[in-house]
Amino acid sequence: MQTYRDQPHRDHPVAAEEGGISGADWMTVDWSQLNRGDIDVFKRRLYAHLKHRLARSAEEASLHDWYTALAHTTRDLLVETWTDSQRAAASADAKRVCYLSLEFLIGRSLESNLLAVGMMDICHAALAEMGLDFGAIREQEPEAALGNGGLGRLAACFVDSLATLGIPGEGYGIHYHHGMFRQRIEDGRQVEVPENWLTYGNPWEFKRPDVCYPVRYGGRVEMVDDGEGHQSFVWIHAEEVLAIANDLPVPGYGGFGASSIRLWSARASQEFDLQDFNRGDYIGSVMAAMESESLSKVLYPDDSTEQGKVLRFRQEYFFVAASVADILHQFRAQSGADWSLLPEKVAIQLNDTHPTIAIPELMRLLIDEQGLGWDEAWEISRGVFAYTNHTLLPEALECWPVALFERLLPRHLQIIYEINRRFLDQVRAQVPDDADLVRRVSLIDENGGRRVRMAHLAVVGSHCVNGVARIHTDLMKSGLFADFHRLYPDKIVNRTNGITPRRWLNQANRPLARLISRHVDEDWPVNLDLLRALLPLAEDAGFAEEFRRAKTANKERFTSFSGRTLGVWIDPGSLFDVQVKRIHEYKRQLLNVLHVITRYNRLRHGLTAGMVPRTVIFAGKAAPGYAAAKMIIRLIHAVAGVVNGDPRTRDWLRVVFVPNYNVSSAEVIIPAADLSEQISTAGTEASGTGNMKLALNGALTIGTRDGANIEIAEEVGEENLFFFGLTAEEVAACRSGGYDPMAVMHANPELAEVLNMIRGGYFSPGEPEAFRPLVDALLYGGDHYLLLADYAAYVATQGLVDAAWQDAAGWTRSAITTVARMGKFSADLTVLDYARDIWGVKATAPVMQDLGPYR
Ligand code: 26W
Repeated sequence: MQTYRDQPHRDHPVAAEEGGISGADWMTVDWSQLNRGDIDVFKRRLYAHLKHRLARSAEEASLHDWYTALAHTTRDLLVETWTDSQRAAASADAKRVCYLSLEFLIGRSLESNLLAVGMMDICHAALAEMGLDFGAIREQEPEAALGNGGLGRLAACFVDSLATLGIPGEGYGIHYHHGMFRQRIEDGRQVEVPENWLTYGNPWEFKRPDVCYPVRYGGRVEMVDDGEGHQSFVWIHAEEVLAIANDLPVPGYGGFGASSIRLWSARASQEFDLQDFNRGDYIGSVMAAMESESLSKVLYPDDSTEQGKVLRFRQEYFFVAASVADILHQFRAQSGADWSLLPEKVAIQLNDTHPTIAIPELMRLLIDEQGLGWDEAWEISRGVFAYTNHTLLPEALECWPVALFERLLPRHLQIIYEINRRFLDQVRAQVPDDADLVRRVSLIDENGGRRVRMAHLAVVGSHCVNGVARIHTDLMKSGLFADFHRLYPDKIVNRTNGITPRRWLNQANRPLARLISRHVDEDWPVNLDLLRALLPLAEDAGFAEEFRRAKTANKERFTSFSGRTLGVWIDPGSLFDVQVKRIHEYKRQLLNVLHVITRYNRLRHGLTAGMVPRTVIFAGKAAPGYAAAKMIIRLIHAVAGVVNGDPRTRDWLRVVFVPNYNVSSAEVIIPAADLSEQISTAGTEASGTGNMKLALNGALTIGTRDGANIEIAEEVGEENLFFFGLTAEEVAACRSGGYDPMAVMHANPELAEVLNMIRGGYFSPGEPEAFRPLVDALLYGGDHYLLLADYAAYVATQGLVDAAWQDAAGWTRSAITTVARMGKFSADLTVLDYARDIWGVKATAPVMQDLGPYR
């Protein structure tokens, strides 16, 4: 058998042209190192796909045809490992984890899959001999953007780690027809355009029309008495939709393990169609079919505000019902019908509350369909489920109206009531002297329209609840879930997020990855702690020079990208100051803008002392209905227009907004960053994962003591990043202690000038009031996220950044040290921690890394 070390991709070629985004950095393969036969086989397979699958000749083939043929060639290479892994897990009768997530933000797969199976160099050699450009072909792949942001991308990173670690398990989600919208900028404003990533089909996926489950809604519940005192419940549903499986293989790095993501698409149920059809309503039946198929049509583009939309509720139950049915089906096939064994064979992780209906669904199936008693079913269910919370923002917490449950899931509502009744009895017994406690922890919110609190259901129905960074978990325990923490002191635990080093360093940052591989054990992509070997090199001038060159190559790649696609030409020698993430008030892009304007004013007034040339780069989408976030995007463009057009300042300050931020553009922007902006109000960003990606790519962080920033600082050392601003405790004290934003403004003339400019139309002369609501929310609306309170500290700390940048050697030393100490944030370690303590699952595929204490 081929060993891991024999995998050809480990000898990364030296780039001829570092700068091109076209993938030219892969193009100079030392073919003498490669097996001639492998290249020929690869070419033959590529031609065969072109001919037999697409019926095209090489002369006729478009770039997209080549992409399709190449994807199929690559897929063939990973299928064997994939099916082997599934067989290995089945024959070991191993416990597996099912990661239920409404979102998987996967991005493109061609490059990551080629890297994983170790065929990148062979592919390049083959394409080069055929006169084809890999980079141009790669750009043909549409993104699988089946997610909004952090939560969806985390799910994709976790599946990558499951695959690489050989942990049996897979992701379950929805096969959205339209993923995240495409962001266009017109007149400086965000315009949402639907993205159809499936227009030309998806060559990576396997459609499984035979893997199909009915999902039911509506109707009523009838009680049946067997005459001997036994009562049971029958749900007489009114509607039925079919869920069809689409499987996406996810190869692990090194080509040993593999995982998958099973995505459900909605298909009209025949039973349903026929009813209308038999009534003679042919058109009606087709329309009804279309309506039920609309279930999996579109991803909701809101990542932090619960809108209470009926279709969203239906989507949640749709994917949950299909996934739970599939999980039970597989359990039964493997282990028979002794349901008490279920927790020994399956762990179900709920990615936020979105899949929480899985808890009453499993209870329903065990009780109503399998005839188990309540207590037994409850013990099984609690043994299976665990829940991850990803946000403390109150507006993001899901609460579904009881009326909606009554209408669509009446049996589930009964079960939720029964869970609640038993839970509240237990609460009263456990804490008899707190009369208000029952109201606070109840699964039903009785204040103004009764609603089911999904987070409470998730906490009560799971054996483990986790936060995603230490401070976030601590705040869950002391705030959001304080009552539950008192009731169940061991239930809430921390699992700090991680990122996959395969995509976010090895793939996205070839210049740095190649440099690292020359100095560090080549296994670093599967054992990120190995990067510690770079620490002594932080003092090595020769290495520092090479490190700087890698960063410059990435900056030039970004520069040519922004020049070509945005028409903005920037100086790759300037400090690249990067804030890329969803646009949200709590993330405080507006604070960044206040600093940009402050800097602009100083420049206009000739106060350049100590300043260095900067390019401030923004990217991110706003939820379509989020007016303030959209206005911030507009303001960034307006400020960019003024600043970039001013001949007095343009050599010192540029502002760039990269439209349509997604996984692919992140892969270009992040490696180019010098400074990483992580400036959320302390206590609001659960973890952040962009902060990890940027630091791993050698950007220094300017940030608040929030989310995983705190743990990043512990690892890289506070001397290597720039903390500023109020702590979470100070934020709480400030908010409750009569914070007066107006007074803050009056005390700071520079701040007052900036706010007056925005408010007075300096950046919107044709429409002077355009940005007034943003400033008014700060001055008269209470400044909930405390931008003004943190402004002075932020601006002062940006001054420290300039000073640090002027010491190029010192900056590079900090950047190298940062990269070297980011090992803790590999998603592999995060997933291993979940696997060991929360899921109780073990690796079955042969993995190549020495997992040390984790084995
Ligand atoms: C119902 C509307 C809705 C949809 C999605 C509300 C909230 C969400 C997500 C929970 C938002 C989200 O993506 N949270 C992010 O999760 C990341 C992964 O854990 C964290 O790193 C981010 O800090 C957190 O904002």
